[in-house]
Amino acid sequence: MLIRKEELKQHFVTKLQTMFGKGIEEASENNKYMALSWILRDLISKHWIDTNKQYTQNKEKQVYYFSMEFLLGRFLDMYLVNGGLKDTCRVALAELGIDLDELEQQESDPGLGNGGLGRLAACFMESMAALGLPGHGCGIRYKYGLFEQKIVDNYQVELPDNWLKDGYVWEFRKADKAVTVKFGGKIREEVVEGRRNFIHEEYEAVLAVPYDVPLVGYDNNTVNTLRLWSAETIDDGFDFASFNRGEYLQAMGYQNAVGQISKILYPQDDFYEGRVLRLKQQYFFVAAGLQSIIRRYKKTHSDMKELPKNVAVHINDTHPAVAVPELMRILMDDEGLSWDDAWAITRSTISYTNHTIMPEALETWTIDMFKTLLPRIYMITYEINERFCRSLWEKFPGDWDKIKGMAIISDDMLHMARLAVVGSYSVNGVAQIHTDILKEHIMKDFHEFYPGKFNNKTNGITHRRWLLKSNPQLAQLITDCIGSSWIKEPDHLKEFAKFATDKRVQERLRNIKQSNKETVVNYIKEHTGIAVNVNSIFDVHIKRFHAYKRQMLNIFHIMDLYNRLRDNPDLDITPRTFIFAGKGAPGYYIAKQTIKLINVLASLINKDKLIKNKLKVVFLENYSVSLGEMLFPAADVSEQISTASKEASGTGNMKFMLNGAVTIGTMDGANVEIHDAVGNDNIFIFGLTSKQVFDYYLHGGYDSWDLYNSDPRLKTILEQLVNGFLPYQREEFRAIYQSLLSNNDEFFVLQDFDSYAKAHVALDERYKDKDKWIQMSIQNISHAGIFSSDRTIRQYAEEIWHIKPVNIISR
Ligand code: F58
Repeated sequence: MLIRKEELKQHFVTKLQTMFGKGIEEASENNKYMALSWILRDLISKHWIDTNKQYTQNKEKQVYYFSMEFLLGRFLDMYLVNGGLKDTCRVALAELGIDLDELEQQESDPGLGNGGLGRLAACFMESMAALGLPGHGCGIRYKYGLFEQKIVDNYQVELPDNWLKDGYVWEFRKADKAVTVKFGGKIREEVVEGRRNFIHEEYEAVLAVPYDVPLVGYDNNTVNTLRLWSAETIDDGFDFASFNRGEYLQAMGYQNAVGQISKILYPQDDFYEGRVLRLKQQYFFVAAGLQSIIRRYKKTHSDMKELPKNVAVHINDTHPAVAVPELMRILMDDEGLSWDDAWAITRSTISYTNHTIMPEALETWTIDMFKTLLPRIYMITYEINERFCRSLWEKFPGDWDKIKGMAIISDDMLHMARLAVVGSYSVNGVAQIHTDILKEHIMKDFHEFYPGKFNNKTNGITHRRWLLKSNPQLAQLITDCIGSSWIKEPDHLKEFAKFATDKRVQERLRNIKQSNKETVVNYIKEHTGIAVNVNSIFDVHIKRFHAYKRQMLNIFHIMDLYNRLRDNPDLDITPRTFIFAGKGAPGYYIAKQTIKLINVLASLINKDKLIKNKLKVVFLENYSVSLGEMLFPAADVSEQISTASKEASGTGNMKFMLNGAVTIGTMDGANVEIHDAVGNDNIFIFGLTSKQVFDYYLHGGYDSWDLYNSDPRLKTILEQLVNGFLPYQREEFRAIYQSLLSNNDEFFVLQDFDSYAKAHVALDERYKDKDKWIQMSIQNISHAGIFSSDRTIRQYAEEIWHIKPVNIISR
């Protein structure tokens, strides 16, 4: 994007005047943020129009990424970086006496996702635009994002995240592109000239209004679209006819019910609850998204059979799986195609990514609920299931158990993962080990039935946000060493390894880490009052709270370290600061107790003079993309300690390594591939393997009481949870104690404790060798290129979607 410095300054002053009637001196920070953003909006719009024009004229194949979550993060800085305007803008504003960094803080950070899955979708959007691929997002414009977390009396309290309260400058409301989505009602069948027609009657109509957010590619003129749908009432919702008949409450009721649909993001962990509103949200954005895709398609094409050649629809987990029957409905009921044609088109258009193997996270809906809310979609799903079961019967005659285990509808439930597999042409896992587990365990029967359909696409992160934007000093160091080609070709980061033993580079890297740590020290002081030693090891554990992610294992290690330090305050360890951040689902008791335990421990440890400041524990509230952007660059150690087999991939692990932190982790998810990439010497691996975990689950043989009785460290720690050692009510942490002992420690915290503690000892030893450590750090950065989402997206584009980059010409 092009704008000269003087022009920018002039525009800025004019915008402040026209938008707020103010000069620079009177304008608030927010006024200035808005003025700058509007200038950028104007610049982006031009490229956006050109991109769309070119896509349409050339009839390029488009991919649409359907996701219930997009955890976007702030955009101003990202747009400036990708648009090549950052330096011009920084200088122009400085000349007007304005600090760009401060303006960036004005932007709200849209938390439209729970965690990794939503953030992955956002990284994918960035990479698609950067690679010049015609790829767009489709999701929900939640009025409230993931709750804001406050810690009150050590405990997590949830507050609404009203991210739209000051408006959102990056969205474009497109009222003229609104579509109608129908819920409930009845289906009447009618036969006309031998063809059965299905007429939907007495339904509730909801207006889906799109808000488009531009996705700006890096240095390439491409601007793709993230379309977020908002639910509104038809006719402005106020039905005066009803009002006149005295049905005021009914009219208002409709308005309220519609408003609910896009009101709030469900805060969930990997546990799934079949709530009707969630199903409504799913169908709402899927139906709206597909309608708008078909409408656009018909502007340039007349043959529906050509749809898969021109459009790919990707579903991010099973949340948008109703896309399968909905596309069938559109093709048959609206477009008049036969079942067989519609089915062939649907199954060549839709592809699906699985993100979890946790059985409790796999979505199922009761037939009753599904049928009542989506009567026609139910009929179609029923027929898909009938036909699928028939084909199973042909292959496995009489094997009822197998058929029941694969049927889309069984035990009065609809199994969405099965629907997604049957209705798509590609199913992928998100790391090699995860894909293998899908093929060999969780979806074994499907893999055998559909050979070739399952494939792996290891996750990635956009290195432009997670390094270029968030760690500019490190980005500059890399560029000084190897040139700037890594920004477009992250594989080139490998060349940075040549500098692993270069003293000057080592020194610069050390200083950069130090300065990033200082930023965090100040933040911690300001937000928690805790004074942290910048020379301590920053050991960081940031992610959603879940038992399988084992924040508890980290806590146990901290408690053990604390016990040892109290026994021997002269213990020879490098001082450590353990930093946690993350949210627990509001209804997830153990997760919230774990957060509380960390805070209680922090209050005990941080003020204990005896341990000579060798240990600090910090919990930072309200984890978000922005907080992550500050923490990843400051970390020395990355905690990736899930029970092997449970973490499908993890992507925080990649953000840490890219910023030079060293991983301590299990052989789980993408850790396995990180281990392959950096080699055994540059990572600390410990714990059970996924095979050992499966063996325990299948054959038993694990008794957590044995470990309690045989390892005195564990006995002490477990008792400390319930014997009044912690400065809180004595029984407060009984549930944790019980989950580990009475419930036999489902996630093998006690089993992995010893090898985890040993890995930490090895890590501490290595850290003492400053040269060795910085070399490890450089090796991690240099081998992070394959974990760029550019690599992931290229694989999706070539191997699943069959789309190619488009060179956008724009002035
Ligand atoms: C995550 N899933 C996986 N789910 O846990 C993680 O290993 C993986 O790296 C990531 O997906 C991307 O593939 C995840 O974040 C959710 O947030 C769900 C949202 C919907 C409700 C249940 C949790």
